Amino acid sequence: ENAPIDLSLFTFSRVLNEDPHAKTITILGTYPSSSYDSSAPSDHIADAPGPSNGIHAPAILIVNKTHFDASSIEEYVKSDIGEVKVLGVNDIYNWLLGWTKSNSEGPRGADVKMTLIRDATEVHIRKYSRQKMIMVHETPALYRTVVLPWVDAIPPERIQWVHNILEGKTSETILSSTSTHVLLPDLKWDQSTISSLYLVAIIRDHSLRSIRDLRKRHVSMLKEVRADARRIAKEKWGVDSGQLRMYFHYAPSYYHLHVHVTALSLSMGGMSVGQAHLLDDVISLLELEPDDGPGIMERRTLSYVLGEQHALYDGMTKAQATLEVS
Ligand code: M7G
Repeated sequence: ENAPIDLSLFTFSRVLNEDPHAKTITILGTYPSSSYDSSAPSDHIADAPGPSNGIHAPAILIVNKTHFDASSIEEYVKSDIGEVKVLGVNDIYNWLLGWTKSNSEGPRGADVKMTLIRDATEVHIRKYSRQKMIMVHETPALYRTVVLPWVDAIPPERIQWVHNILEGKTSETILSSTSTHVLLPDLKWDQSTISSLYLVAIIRDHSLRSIRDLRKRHVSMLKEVRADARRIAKEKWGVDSGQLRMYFHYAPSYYHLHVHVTALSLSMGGMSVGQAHLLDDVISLLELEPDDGPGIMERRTLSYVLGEQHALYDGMTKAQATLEVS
């Protein structure tokens, strides 16, 4: 028989750590010592009084939010969530906070953050489906023969949301708009938890589809984006530049150049090796380019993780086999 735990006896001292993405918080406090627990081995309790005597010892409480139950998720979303607040809308994308009914007294943080993609396409369904992943090596030749033709054929509606931002046709909160870029909260952010800060800087230059298109001449523009993101993060949320992680994705989901700006304390998918390229590293590489020589980004091989559901998967795996990348 397990000894009962009475959490009302836990006295909070301080937060030891938290992981906003893993939804975990670790707190230090005190709790009645187990040496006074009646269930403890008898040599420990000798003449000790029972647990109610209130002798507290340091205790660590690790709290994880439990996962959703897939079999009742429809019910949860439709019936349990009472109140929603729309944080942003752009094109077919809607992101919102939700509060469960059983728990909606007083001002408190939302229980869930949701993204609703309306009129979702096959591409969306594939992107968000669990799938087998593979590491591919995109040589310059593969980029030219397989990837670029596919990128050029992507219907422009796919990045309508980007155009809305650049043309001021969105109700989203714009943090900064300069001649080089527009900085705004990423739809992945709840717009309140500073430890999970997530902004996105959309580059104005339409000719830049991904890091493949970057050349030495873009260094000053990239540095401007970096400086601006640092300034805004500091001014608005008190986050120092050393607490930011700025990176590109390769391959990105949306082929219009943008920079992910996140709090260092946030760690989540999309930051892994084989997808994220630090802005600082890209700037440093570009600075090594000769002034009028061929671009490093166009000559290098870029390796990345590709999902089986991705449109490039078949083309890339076949082409790799023929090119015998070693
Ligand atoms: P990506 O690397 O192309 O794709 O980054 P992925 O990370 O989604 O795979 C696009 C970034 O833009 C992501 O961090 C998205 O969360 C963010 N994003 C996407 N949309 C559609 C919007 C939007 O409409 N508004 C804002 N603010 N961010 C968006």
